[in-house]
Amino acid sequence: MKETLLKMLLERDGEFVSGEKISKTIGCSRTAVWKHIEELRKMGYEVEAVQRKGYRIVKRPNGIQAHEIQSGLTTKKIGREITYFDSTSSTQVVAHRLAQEGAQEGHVVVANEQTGGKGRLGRAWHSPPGTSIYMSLILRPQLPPQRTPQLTLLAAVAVVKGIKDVTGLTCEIKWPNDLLIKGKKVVGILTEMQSEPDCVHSVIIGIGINVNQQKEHFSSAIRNIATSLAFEKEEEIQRSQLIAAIFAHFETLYEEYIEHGFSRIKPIWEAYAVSIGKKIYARSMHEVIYGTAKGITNDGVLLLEDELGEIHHIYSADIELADQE
Ligand code: BT5
Repeated sequence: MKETLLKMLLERDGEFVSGEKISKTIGCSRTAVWKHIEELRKMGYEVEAVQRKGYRIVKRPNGIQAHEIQSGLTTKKIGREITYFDSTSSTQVVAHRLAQEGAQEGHVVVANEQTGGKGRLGRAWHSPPGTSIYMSLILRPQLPPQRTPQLTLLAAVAVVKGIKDVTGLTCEIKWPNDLLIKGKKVVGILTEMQSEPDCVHSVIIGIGINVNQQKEHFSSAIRNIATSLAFEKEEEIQRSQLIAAIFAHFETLYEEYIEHGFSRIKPIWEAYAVSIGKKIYARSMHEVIYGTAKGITNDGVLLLEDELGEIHHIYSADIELADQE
Protein backbone atom coordinates (compact mmCIF):
# COMPACT_ATOMS: atom_id res chain seq x y z
CA MET A 1 0.00 0.00 0.00
CA LYS A 2 2.77 2.37 0.98
CA GLU A 3 4.48 1.61 -2.36
CA THR A 4 1.30 2.36 -4.34
CA LEU A 5 0.81 5.60 -2.44
CA LEU A 6 4.41 6.62 -3.07
CA LYS A 7 4.09 5.80 -6.75
CA MET A 8 0.91 7.88 -7.04
CA LEU A 9 2.52 10.90 -5.40
CA LEU A 10 5.76 10.61 -7.36
CA GLU A 11 3.92 10.24 -10.66
CA ARG A 12 2.13 13.54 -9.99
CA ASP A 13 5.56 15.16 -9.76
CA GLY A 14 4.89 17.69 -6.99
CA GLU A 15 1.18 18.20 -7.75
CA PHE A 16 -1.46 17.57 -5.06
CA VAL A 17 -3.36 14.28 -4.91
CA SER A 18 -6.56 14.37 -2.86
CA GLY A 19 -6.93 12.19 0.21
CA GLU A 20 -10.17 10.85 -1.26
CA LYS A 21 -8.49 9.75 -4.47
CA ILE A 22 -5.71 8.05 -2.53
CA SER A 23 -8.08 6.23 -0.22
CA LYS A 24 -10.19 5.03 -3.20
CA THR A 25 -7.16 3.91 -5.23
CA ILE A 26 -5.44 1.98 -2.48
CA GLY A 27 -8.67 0.91 -0.81
CA CYS A 28 -8.22 2.19 2.74
CA SER A 29 -9.70 4.82 5.07
CA ARG A 30 -8.60 8.47 5.13
CA THR A 31 -7.05 7.84 8.56
CA ALA A 32 -5.01 4.98 7.12
CA VAL A 33 -3.83 7.28 4.31
CA TRP A 34 -2.62 9.75 6.91
CA LYS A 35 -0.70 6.96 8.71
CA HIS A 36 0.99 5.93 5.45
CA ILE A 37 1.94 9.55 4.81
CA GLU A 38 3.55 9.64 8.26
CA GLU A 39 5.58 6.56 7.31
CA LEU A 40 6.77 8.25 4.11
CA ARG A 41 7.90 11.21 6.21
CA LYS A 42 9.88 8.88 8.44
CA MET A 43 11.56 7.52 5.28
CA GLY A 44 12.78 11.04 4.51
CA TYR A 45 10.08 12.28 2.13
CA GLU A 46 8.91 15.83 2.77
CA VAL A 47 5.12 15.67 2.25
CA GLU A 48 2.94 18.76 2.32
CA ALA A 49 -0.67 18.31 3.44
CA VAL A 50 -3.24 21.02 2.60
CA GLN A 51 -6.93 20.87 3.45
CA ARG A 52 -9.23 20.27 0.45
CA LYS A 53 -6.19 19.83 -1.83
CA GLY A 54 -4.58 16.72 -0.42
CA TYR A 55 -0.95 15.67 -0.32
CA ARG A 56 2.10 16.33 -2.43
CA ILE A 57 5.78 15.45 -2.25
CA VAL A 58 7.92 18.55 -1.84
CA LYS A 59 11.29 16.82 -1.49
CA ARG A 60 12.45 13.24 -1.95
CA PRO A 61 15.34 11.66 -0.09
CA ASN A 62 18.24 10.93 -2.42
CA GLY A 63 18.08 7.17 -1.82
CA ILE A 64 18.49 4.26 -4.22
CA GLN A 65 16.51 1.51 -2.55
CA ALA A 66 14.48 -0.73 -4.85
CA HIS A 67 11.17 1.12 -4.38
CA GLU A 68 12.83 4.49 -5.03
CA ILE A 69 14.31 3.32 -8.33
CA GLN A 70 11.25 1.36 -9.36
CA SER A 71 8.84 4.24 -8.81
CA GLY A 72 10.33 5.87 -11.93
CA LEU A 73 11.04 2.74 -13.92
CA THR A 74 9.69 2.32 -17.47
CA THR A 75 11.47 -0.91 -18.43
CA LYS A 76 10.08 -4.41 -18.90
CA LYS A 77 13.12 -6.34 -17.71
CA ILE A 78 16.10 -4.29 -16.59
CA GLY A 79 15.74 -3.39 -12.91
CA ARG A 80 12.40 -5.15 -12.37
CA GLU A 81 14.27 -7.25 -9.80
CA ILE A 82 16.63 -5.27 -7.56
CA THR A 83 18.78 -6.49 -4.67
CA TYR A 84 19.78 -3.47 -2.56
CA PHE A 85 22.49 -3.09 0.10
CA ASP A 86 23.26 -0.14 2.35
CA SER A 87 26.80 -1.48 2.26
CA THR A 88 28.43 -4.48 0.60
CA SER A 89 31.94 -5.51 -0.42
CA SER A 90 31.28 -5.32 -4.18
CA THR A 91 28.04 -5.49 -6.17
CA GLN A 92 29.99 -7.57 -8.74
CA VAL A 93 30.66 -10.30 -6.19
CA VAL A 94 27.00 -10.44 -5.13
CA ALA A 95 25.79 -10.42 -8.75
CA HIS A 96 28.11 -13.33 -9.63
CA ARG A 97 26.64 -15.33 -6.75
CA LEU A 98 23.05 -14.49 -7.71
CA ALA A 99 23.76 -15.40 -11.35
CA GLN A 100 25.13 -18.76 -10.26
CA GLU A 101 21.99 -19.30 -8.20
CA GLY A 102 19.86 -18.70 -11.31
CA ALA A 103 18.98 -14.99 -11.22
CA GLN A 104 17.00 -13.82 -14.24
CA GLU A 105 18.25 -11.47 -16.93
CA GLY A 106 17.70 -7.85 -15.86
CA HIS A 107 18.23 -8.50 -12.14
CA VAL A 108 20.38 -5.66 -10.74
CA VAL A 109 22.42 -5.43 -7.55
CA VAL A 110 22.62 -1.88 -6.19
CA ALA A 111 24.62 -0.56 -3.23
CA ASN A 112 24.88 2.72 -1.37
CA GLU A 113 28.47 1.91 -0.37
CA GLN A 114 31.11 -0.65 -1.35
CA THR A 115 33.91 -1.65 0.98
CA GLY A 116 35.81 -3.54 -1.73
CA GLY A 117 34.76 -1.89 -5.00
CA LYS A 118 36.62 -3.42 -7.97
CA GLY A 119 38.11 -1.88 -11.09
CA ARG A 120 39.81 -3.83 -13.86
CA LEU A 121 43.01 -5.86 -13.37
CA GLY A 122 42.66 -5.98 -9.59
CA ARG A 123 42.46 -2.21 -9.22
CA ALA A 124 40.13 -0.61 -6.66
CA TRP A 125 37.03 1.53 -7.25
CA HIS A 126 36.68 4.25 -4.63
CA SER A 127 33.14 3.72 -3.28
CA PRO A 128 32.18 6.04 -0.39
CA PRO A 129 28.62 5.92 1.05
CA GLY A 130 25.64 8.05 0.11
CA THR A 131 26.91 10.01 -2.87
CA SER A 132 27.36 7.63 -5.77
CA ILE A 133 25.85 4.78 -7.75
CA TYR A 134 27.33 1.28 -7.61
CA MET A 135 25.39 -1.32 -9.53
CA SER A 136 25.81 -4.62 -11.36
CA LEU A 137 23.42 -5.81 -14.09
CA ILE A 138 22.98 -9.50 -14.76
CA LEU A 139 22.46 -10.40 -18.43
CA ARG A 140 22.02 -13.74 -20.12
CA PRO A 141 22.71 -13.12 -23.80
CA GLN A 142 23.18 -16.09 -26.11
CA LEU A 143 26.55 -15.00 -27.41
CA PRO A 144 30.01 -16.44 -27.88
CA PRO A 145 32.31 -15.11 -25.11
CA GLN A 146 34.43 -13.03 -27.50
CA ARG A 147 31.46 -10.74 -28.21
CA THR A 148 30.92 -9.66 -24.61
CA PRO A 149 33.27 -6.62 -24.84
CA GLN A 150 30.59 -5.12 -27.08
CA LEU A 151 28.33 -5.01 -24.04
CA THR A 152 30.81 -2.73 -22.23
CA LEU A 153 30.51 -0.31 -25.13
CA LEU A 154 26.72 -0.63 -25.16
CA ALA A 155 26.59 0.06 -21.43
CA ALA A 156 28.77 3.14 -21.90
CA VAL A 157 26.32 4.53 -24.47
CA ALA A 158 23.35 3.83 -22.16
CA VAL A 159 25.03 5.66 -19.28
CA VAL A 160 26.01 8.64 -21.47
CA LYS A 161 22.40 8.94 -22.63
CA GLY A 162 20.95 8.55 -19.13
CA ILE A 163 23.29 11.23 -17.77
CA LYS A 164 22.37 13.56 -20.63
CA ASP A 165 18.62 13.08 -19.97
CA VAL A 166 18.77 13.73 -16.25
CA THR A 167 21.53 16.35 -15.97
CA GLY A 168 22.00 17.77 -19.47
CA LEU A 169 25.74 17.01 -19.13
CA THR A 170 27.63 15.49 -22.05
CA CYS A 171 30.20 12.79 -21.29
CA GLU A 172 32.88 11.49 -23.58
CA ILE A 173 33.72 7.82 -23.81
CA LYS A 174 37.34 6.72 -23.49
CA TRP A 175 37.73 3.22 -24.88
CA PRO A 176 36.81 0.83 -23.52
CA ASN A 177 35.20 1.62 -20.20
CA ASP A 178 35.65 5.17 -18.92
CA LEU A 179 33.27 8.11 -19.18
CA LEU A 180 34.90 11.49 -18.83
CA ILE A 181 33.77 15.06 -18.37
CA LYS A 182 36.38 17.66 -19.31
CA GLY A 183 38.97 14.88 -19.28
CA LYS A 184 38.13 13.66 -15.75
CA LYS A 185 36.68 10.26 -14.95
CA VAL A 186 33.06 10.26 -13.79
CA VAL A 187 32.03 6.66 -14.59
CA GLY A 188 33.85 3.32 -14.70
CA ILE A 189 32.46 0.12 -16.20
CA LEU A 190 33.62 -3.40 -15.45
CA THR A 191 32.29 -6.29 -17.54
CA GLU A 192 32.79 -9.83 -16.30
CA MET A 193 31.24 -13.12 -17.34
CA GLN A 194 30.57 -16.69 -16.39
CA SER A 195 31.13 -18.83 -19.46
CA GLU A 196 32.40 -21.97 -21.12
CA PRO A 197 34.72 -21.73 -24.15
CA ASP A 198 31.86 -21.41 -26.62
CA CYS A 199 28.92 -20.18 -24.58
CA VAL A 200 28.15 -17.43 -22.10
CA HIS A 201 26.11 -18.28 -19.01
CA SER A 202 25.88 -14.75 -17.73
CA VAL A 203 27.46 -11.36 -18.18
CA ILE A 204 27.77 -9.04 -15.20
CA ILE A 205 28.08 -5.37 -16.06
CA GLY A 206 29.33 -3.29 -13.15
CA ILE A 207 28.79 0.45 -13.32
CA GLY A 208 30.23 2.98 -10.87
CA ILE A 209 29.08 6.61 -11.19
CA ASN A 210 30.34 9.58 -9.20
CA VAL A 211 27.11 11.50 -8.65
CA ASN A 212 27.04 13.91 -5.71
CA GLN A 213 30.64 14.05 -4.47
CA GLN A 214 32.39 17.35 -4.04
CA LYS A 215 36.14 17.55 -4.70
CA GLU A 216 37.04 17.07 -1.04
CA HIS A 217 35.16 13.74 -0.95
CA PHE A 218 37.68 12.17 -3.35
CA SER A 219 40.77 10.56 -1.85
CA SER A 220 44.01 12.33 -2.70
CA ALA A 221 44.95 9.44 -5.03
CA ILE A 222 42.14 10.27 -7.47
CA ARG A 223 41.30 13.93 -6.70
CA ASN A 224 43.04 15.19 -9.83
CA ILE A 225 41.70 12.55 -12.20
CA ALA A 226 38.09 12.17 -10.99
CA THR A 227 34.99 14.34 -11.07
CA SER A 228 31.29 13.99 -10.24
CA LEU A 229 28.06 14.97 -11.96
CA ALA A 230 27.08 17.35 -9.13
CA PHE A 231 30.48 19.02 -9.24
CA GLU A 232 30.13 19.65 -12.98
CA LYS A 233 26.45 20.60 -12.85
CA GLU A 234 26.75 22.54 -9.58
CA GLU A 235 23.58 21.00 -8.20
CA GLU A 236 22.55 17.81 -6.43
CA ILE A 237 21.42 14.99 -8.72
CA GLN A 238 18.59 12.55 -7.86
CA ARG A 239 20.33 9.18 -7.99
CA SER A 240 17.24 6.98 -8.38
CA GLN A 241 16.04 9.05 -11.33
CA LEU A 242 19.42 8.66 -13.01
CA ILE A 243 19.41 4.89 -12.50
CA ALA A 244 15.91 4.58 -13.99
CA ALA A 245 16.96 6.66 -17.02
CA ILE A 246 20.04 4.49 -17.57
CA PHE A 247 17.97 1.30 -17.33
CA ALA A 248 15.53 2.66 -19.94
CA HIS A 249 18.33 3.41 -22.43
CA PHE A 250 20.10 0.17 -21.64
CA GLU A 251 17.00 -1.90 -22.34
CA THR A 252 16.30 -0.17 -25.68
CA LEU A 253 19.92 -0.55 -26.84
CA TYR A 254 20.15 -4.13 -25.60
CA GLU A 255 16.99 -5.19 -27.43
CA GLU A 256 18.35 -3.56 -30.58
CA TYR A 257 21.68 -5.33 -30.07
CA ILE A 258 20.13 -8.76 -29.53
CA GLU A 259 17.93 -8.37 -32.60
CA HIS A 260 20.28 -6.63 -35.03
CA GLY A 261 23.79 -7.03 -33.62
CA PHE A 262 26.47 -4.50 -32.74
CA SER A 263 26.35 -2.62 -36.06
CA ARG A 264 23.51 -0.40 -34.77
CA ILE A 265 25.33 0.46 -31.54
CA LYS A 266 28.78 1.10 -33.05
CA PRO A 267 28.04 4.46 -34.75
CA ILE A 268 26.37 5.84 -31.59
CA TRP A 269 29.37 4.74 -29.54
CA GLU A 270 31.75 6.34 -32.06
CA ALA A 271 29.86 9.63 -31.89
CA TYR A 272 30.70 9.92 -28.17
CA ALA A 273 34.22 8.47 -28.33
CA VAL A 274 36.92 10.94 -27.43
CA SER A 275 39.96 9.01 -28.59
CA ILE A 276 39.02 8.12 -32.17
CA GLY A 277 41.20 9.93 -34.69
CA LYS A 278 43.59 11.05 -31.93
CA LYS A 279 47.17 10.14 -31.04
CA ILE A 280 47.12 7.82 -28.06
CA TYR A 281 49.23 5.51 -25.95
CA ALA A 282 47.72 2.06 -25.38
CA ARG A 283 49.25 0.49 -22.28
CA SER A 284 48.73 -3.23 -21.72
CA MET A 285 50.45 -5.60 -19.29
CA HIS A 286 53.29 -6.27 -21.73
CA GLU A 287 53.78 -3.20 -23.91
CA VAL A 288 52.94 0.38 -24.75
CA ILE A 289 51.92 1.16 -28.31
CA TYR A 290 51.81 4.72 -29.60
CA GLY A 291 49.78 5.66 -32.63
CA THR A 292 46.49 6.94 -33.99
CA ALA A 293 43.20 5.40 -32.85
CA LYS A 294 41.46 4.57 -36.12
CA GLY A 295 38.17 3.24 -34.76
CA ILE A 296 36.73 0.01 -33.41
CA THR A 297 35.96 -3.26 -35.17
CA ASN A 298 32.53 -4.86 -35.17
CA ASP A 299 33.68 -6.85 -32.15
CA GLY A 300 34.51 -3.69 -30.20
CA VAL A 301 38.27 -4.14 -30.60
CA LEU A 302 40.27 -0.89 -30.86
CA LEU A 303 42.29 -0.36 -34.06
CA LEU A 304 45.53 1.50 -33.52
CA GLU A 305 47.84 2.54 -36.37
CA ASP A 306 51.44 2.93 -35.29
CA GLU A 307 53.95 5.30 -36.85
CA LEU A 308 55.04 2.69 -39.39
CA GLY A 309 51.47 2.34 -40.59
CA GLU A 310 50.95 -1.05 -39.01
CA ILE A 311 47.45 -1.66 -37.59
CA HIS A 312 47.31 -3.21 -34.11
CA HIS A 313 44.19 -4.85 -32.67
CA ILE A 314 43.90 -3.75 -29.02
CA TYR A 315 41.73 -6.10 -26.95
CA SER A 316 42.49 -4.71 -23.52
CA ALA A 317 44.56 -1.71 -22.47
CA ASP A 318 44.58 1.61 -20.67
CA ILE A 319 44.39 4.50 -23.08
CA GLU A 320 46.11 7.80 -22.58
CA LEU A 321 45.66 10.69 -24.96
CA ALA A 322 49.06 11.85 -26.22
CA ASP A 323 49.96 15.44 -27.08
CA GLN A 324 48.28 15.94 -30.44
CA GLU A 325 50.63 17.06 -33.22
C1 BT5 B 1 36.98 0.79 -13.85
O1 BT5 B 1 38.16 0.14 -13.68
O2 BT5 B 1 36.85 1.93 -14.20
C2 BT5 B 1 35.75 -0.06 -13.52
C3 BT5 B 1 35.04 0.43 -12.30
C4 BT5 B 1 33.78 -0.35 -12.04
C5 BT5 B 1 33.16 0.00 -10.72
C6 BT5 B 1 31.82 -0.66 -10.53
S1 BT5 B 1 30.97 -0.06 -9.14
C7 BT5 B 1 29.78 -1.31 -9.28
C8 BT5 B 1 30.55 -2.56 -9.63
N1 BT5 B 1 31.03 -3.22 -8.43
C9 BT5 B 1 32.38 -3.22 -8.37
O3 BT5 B 1 33.04 -3.72 -7.44
N2 BT5 B 1 32.88 -2.62 -9.45
C10 BT5 B 1 31.84 -2.17 -10.36
P1 BT5 B 1 39.58 0.70 -14.17
O4 BT5 B 1 39.52 1.10 -15.61
O5 BT5 B 1 40.55 -0.35 -13.77
O6 BT5 B 1 39.79 2.02 -13.32
C11 BT5 B 1 40.19 1.96 -11.98
C12 BT5 B 1 40.99 3.25 -11.71
O7 BT5 B 1 40.09 4.38 -11.71
C13 BT5 B 1 41.64 3.26 -10.35
O8 BT5 B 1 42.91 2.67 -10.39
C14 BT5 B 1 41.71 4.76 -10.02
O9 BT5 B 1 42.81 5.38 -10.67
C15 BT5 B 1 40.45 5.30 -10.69
N3 BT5 B 1 39.33 5.39 -9.75
C16 BT5 B 1 39.02 4.63 -8.67
N4 BT5 B 1 37.88 5.00 -8.10
C17 BT5 B 1 37.41 6.05 -8.83
C18 BT5 B 1 36.28 6.88 -8.75
N5 BT5 B 1 35.33 6.72 -7.80
N6 BT5 B 1 36.14 7.87 -9.68
C19 BT5 B 1 37.06 8.06 -10.65
N7 BT5 B 1 38.16 7.31 -10.77
C20 BT5 B 1 38.34 6.30 -9.88
